[in-house]
Amino acid sequence: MSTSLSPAAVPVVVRGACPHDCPDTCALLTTVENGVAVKVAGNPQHPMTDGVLCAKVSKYTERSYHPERLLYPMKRVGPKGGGRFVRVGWDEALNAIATRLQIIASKNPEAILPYSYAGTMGLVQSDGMAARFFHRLGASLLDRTICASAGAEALTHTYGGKVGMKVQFFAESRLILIWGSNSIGSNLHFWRLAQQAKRNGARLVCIDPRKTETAEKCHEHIALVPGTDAALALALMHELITHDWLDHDYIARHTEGWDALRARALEWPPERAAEVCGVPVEQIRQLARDYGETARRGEPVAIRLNYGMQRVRGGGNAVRAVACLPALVGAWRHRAGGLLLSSSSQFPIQRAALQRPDLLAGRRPRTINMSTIGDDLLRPSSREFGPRIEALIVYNSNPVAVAPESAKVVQGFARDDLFTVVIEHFQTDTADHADYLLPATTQLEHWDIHSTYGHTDVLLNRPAIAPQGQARPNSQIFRDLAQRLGFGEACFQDSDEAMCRQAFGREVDFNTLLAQGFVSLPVPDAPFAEGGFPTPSGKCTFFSEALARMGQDGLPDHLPNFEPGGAHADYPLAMISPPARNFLNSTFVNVKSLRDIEGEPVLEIHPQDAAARGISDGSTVRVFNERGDYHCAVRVSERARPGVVNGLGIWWRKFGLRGTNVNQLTSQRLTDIGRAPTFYDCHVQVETA
Ligand SMILES: Nc1nc2c(c(=O)[nH]1)N[C@H]1C(S)=C(S)[C@@H](COP(=O)(O)OP(=O)(O)OC[C@H]3O[C@@H](n4cnc5c(=O)[nH]c(N)nc54)[C@H](O)[C@@H]3O)O[C@H]1N2
Ligand SMILES: Nc1nc2c(c(=O)[nH]1)N[C@H]1C(S)=C(S)[C@@H](COP(=O)(O)OP(=O)(O)OC[C@H]3O[C@@H](n4cnc5c(=O)[nH]c(N)nc54)[C@H](O)[C@@H]3O)O[C@H]1N2
Ligand code: SF4
Ligand SMILES: [Mo]
Repeated sequence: MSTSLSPAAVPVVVRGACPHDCPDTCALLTTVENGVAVKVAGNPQHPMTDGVLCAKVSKYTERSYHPERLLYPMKRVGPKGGGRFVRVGWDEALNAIATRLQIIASKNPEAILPYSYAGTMGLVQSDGMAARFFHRLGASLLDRTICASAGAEALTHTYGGKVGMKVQFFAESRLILIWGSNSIGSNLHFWRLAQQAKRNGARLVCIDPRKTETAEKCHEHIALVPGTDAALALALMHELITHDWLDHDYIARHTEGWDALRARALEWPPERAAEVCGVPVEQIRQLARDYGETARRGEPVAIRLNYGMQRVRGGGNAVRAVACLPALVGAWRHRAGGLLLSSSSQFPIQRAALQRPDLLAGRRPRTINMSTIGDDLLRPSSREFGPRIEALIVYNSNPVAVAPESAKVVQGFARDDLFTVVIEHFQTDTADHADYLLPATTQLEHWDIHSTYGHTDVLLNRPAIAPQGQARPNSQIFRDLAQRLGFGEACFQDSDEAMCRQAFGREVDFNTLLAQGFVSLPVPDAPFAEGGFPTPSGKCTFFSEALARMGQDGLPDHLPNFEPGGAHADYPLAMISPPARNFLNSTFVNVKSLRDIEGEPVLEIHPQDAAARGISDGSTVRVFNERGDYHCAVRVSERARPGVVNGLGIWWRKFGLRGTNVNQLTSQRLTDIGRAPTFYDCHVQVETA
């Protein structure tokens, strides 16, 4: 192994980490010959990766050496949003950006907004140097809600943090509920563990409105109506109670709020849930029996919950309801029992050292929710809102494609008086709207360090090749801007490698990371076998005092969707828009080999719903609601359940039939808990175009 960037005659293999927003966070081995990365493979020594990568990242050299990679800074020419740029030097670009930011900041720095998400999950290239820069500037803060905050906050109100089972032990479970997740597409390495369990006799149940590739391969598929998971979970509790499949000792010692939850669950007989969820009552009864009796026999029952089920109005409540189940049957007693949604809080990240909130120096800037960027860009200054947003610095995100209600987002980005900087690998839909477009390095070209939300290992990423063209790491771009703005604090001089060391301080042995590329955290095998949840009481909180204090229901309940389909005369279909397997959010859409597999933007519709509308397979349809319309190809397929259509995402708008994608239809309404978007709570109508 070597970290040398100088072209070597003999191939070298460099250890790295997959940067993408995926729970697997694989360990990478990049083979470099004469300074060129020729192969990116999974590290066989890293147990979770086990030498295997998904199709997307196996093609990483195709993405990194893509002929359309941004290689030079560029400046807009022509109208805003037109996507026409000319090459400029780094100094010219950085000086112009610094000057403009300084002018705005001298009036009110809160008129400047960073906009970023998880293009890379690396702690240094995401919100390391960038956070220091924006804190020092006093810019508006960004509430990073676009993916997971409903579930994350719900989990925190129940377990005290984003904590759960150790993923590797799913291989030993006897019953696995895959709940709101298409594991084969989006959590491949978990699926390998589930397969191992299946070979050892485990039963797999998939709970998902869509008949995904994962649902097809499970023993049972419960195709519920979107946004009804809490009803299902409460009915399961009802059955556990009425059949006494409960672990009374675990409940008494390690939970709080049982009497209240018990009363709530008894309001949900399976018949009521079956009606709400649109599934046969016997399926609910059978699932409760499987879960309750398997646990009763002392065998491990496990739930792999994922974020797909919390993108609806009641997403937070739904996560809370499901998260209560393992404690009821004492599933946590076993290392292969319990639940995993996210392991993020298990990482001892030294955020203050990395992000330096002390640079705010007592200022308390307002917070803007990234999920309502459409509305917020269009808002004038006001007492409640604060100053109109005058400058936007976008990195690690493609909001024009991924944020809800695109028509508003595009209108906001098209404002002539908005100053927009986009730091990117490619000319995305968002990049088209930049005033300055700056080229960023990819994971093969920079240092970083990674936590993850799907396992409990820390990974180090070393650069394998030199930056392509004039690309610079995000961290360097913010260092360069800090220098131009005269930020003299020593932390703006820290190198990326130094920041990798700061990220975990002494909590993780950096020498081991340097030597093997990953370190496993010392998490107990069965972390909550004896309670010990990271809540104030150490118990699993069925009734949340914190939620009650916020004026919310302290107990989980079913909250119907804002837009449940069936209820609306003009828009009778519910639409969900889960990811396409060969893209990662909107990343990889421009990698031709992967786009060729996906073909074109598609809407899946059930044969009955298609027949009722005279829609034939393969034709072009107009999908529409009060927010807009979207044209795409239609696939008449039983992957869709009756009454629900699946608009697979997230295509770049410019690859769509009329320059739009599925987010033309989604709304900016937020979830019950966590202020998150409700992408899968969206009613539409469909007709032949
Ligand atoms: N290949 C690929 N992998 C990815 C991504 C990607 O875009 N492509 N995205 C990454 C990101 S950002 C994330 S957050 C994770 C997401 O990880 P997951 O949450 O596991 O995401 P999905 O695989 O999209 O699974 C969501 C599933 O939820 C289903 N679903 C929709 N609405 C409901 C509902 O109301 N109830 C239930 N029970 N199910 C529902 C959808 O049909 C879909 O099959 O995946 C990551 N991995
Ligand atoms: N309709 C609908 N909309 C959705 C979803 C859905 O299921 N349905 N899913 C939602 C979810 S779960 C999420 S997480 C969001 C995802 O939203 P985003 O986090 O915006 O994800 P991507 O679309 O992958 O865009 C990431 C961008 O970052 C860039 N990038 C990668 N690495 C770097 C780097 O090192 N430096 C810089 N400067 N740029 C980099 C990539 O080129 C890419 O264009 O989308 C959400 N939107
Ligand atoms: S996207 Fe996920 S499965 Fe694919 S290489 Fe990265 S971490 Fe592994
Ligand atoms: Mo996400």
